[in-house]
Amino acid sequence: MIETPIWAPDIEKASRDELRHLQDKRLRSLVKRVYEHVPFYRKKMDDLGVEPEDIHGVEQIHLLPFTEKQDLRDNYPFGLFAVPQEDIVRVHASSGTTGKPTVAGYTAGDIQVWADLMARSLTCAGVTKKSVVHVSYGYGLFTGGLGAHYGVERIGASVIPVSGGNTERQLTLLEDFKATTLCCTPSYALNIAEAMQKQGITLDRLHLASGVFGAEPWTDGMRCKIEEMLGIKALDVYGLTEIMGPGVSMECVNNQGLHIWEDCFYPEIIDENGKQLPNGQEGEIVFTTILKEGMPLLRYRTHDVTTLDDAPCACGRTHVRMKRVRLRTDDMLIIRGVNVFPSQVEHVLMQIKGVMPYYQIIVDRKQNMDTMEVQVELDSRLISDTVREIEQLKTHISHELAANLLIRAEVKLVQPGSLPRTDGKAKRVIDRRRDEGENSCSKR
Ligand code: DLL
Repeated sequence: MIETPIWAPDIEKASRDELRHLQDKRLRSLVKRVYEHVPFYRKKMDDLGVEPEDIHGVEQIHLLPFTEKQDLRDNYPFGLFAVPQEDIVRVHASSGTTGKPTVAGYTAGDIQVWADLMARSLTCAGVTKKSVVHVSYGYGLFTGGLGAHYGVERIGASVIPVSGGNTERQLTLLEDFKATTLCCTPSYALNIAEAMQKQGITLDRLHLASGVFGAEPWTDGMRCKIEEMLGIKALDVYGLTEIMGPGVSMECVNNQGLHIWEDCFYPEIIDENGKQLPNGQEGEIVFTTILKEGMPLLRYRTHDVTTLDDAPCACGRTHVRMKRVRLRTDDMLIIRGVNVFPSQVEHVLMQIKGVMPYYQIIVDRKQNMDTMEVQVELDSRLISDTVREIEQLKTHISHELAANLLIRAEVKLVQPGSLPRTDGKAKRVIDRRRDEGENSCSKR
């Protein structure tokens, strides 16, 4: 008989009305708390002429102010905490290219809720008490490692806290400890798979059944490659430090989007002017952390682009689904006036036979003209192809990129294994125009 785990209570299958009722109640309480305890929010609300009593529930959420990443920077490090420092039991941070990191503080209650939500998320990937979960997300200020770790412990499964790096050792541990689930970034999953092939480790030597991958955008093409190379079901987990860390939303086995744990995070989709958009329309996703204590945020602008879908899911969970995050508004490159997202390049490359899922986009400016070069690794099986065949492949990729991106890109086929590998988030873009103060792909 399957036990009903306590981290997956009825709330995951609650009716939409029940959920709405809970969200209304939690939002009212949150607004009151931040108004009373966070001077930043009191001022913002006063400036807008909004009082906590004006907010009866999520119906009125549009009256509340947005929170921007810049607001966190302006209040660095602890200015947005809603509880005294003595109630904060942990701090995480995400690094960015622009100076100081973005900081988040958690109470003991927040850590418990996070563990529950990660347990819910891992359960979506089939993790049970009997599982062995190998965590290769980085441990430290980054939320990936400890976020996954506490979720595994919450389920009562065995956690192998490996963190990133030393891929050969990862392989030894994966094999010897018989891990059943792997947690890491999709790019690192690919690196592990590649190292496995290089060392001649066949799939039957591993016990992996699933992977919980996130922290960066990845396409379905990349998913197929990972699933094939590791012989697993690969699922997407989403989150961000400011809101909690991994486990804000999680894909179920139906691959129809990621369930947002709506009893804790209220999502909205907005257009570029901040206007709410109905479900089904694409825009920026914004979260209000209706249950958080340490550093709750009102209407946090993520810059991640997606759509919401509240149609029933075959898994029975009623929580709204977000499509996989394809792009971030601030990842957009403007090349010769054309908007290009790295994920579009990945999408094109993943359709082409003969190249590997390792690529990098180099943007430069030569003689006052933007240039874009796409470097992609050749499949090692084609290494003996003739120069003519390789040239044909290059031309084919150029055509496909031009047809899909509406911009011409120089294609460079590079040796297998020659592009940099990562044990965390991949760096897909090198924008050499930056020195000239040009618009560029901004890393968080
Ligand atoms: O990346 C938290 C995390 C750790 C999520 C492990 C999943 C797994 P940050 O470093 O603050 O936190 O970066 C958050 O990463 O706004 C998205 O742009 C991107 N991101 C996170 N998960 C996904 C995903 C962690 N599944 C930023 N798909 C977010 C696409 C993702 N992008």
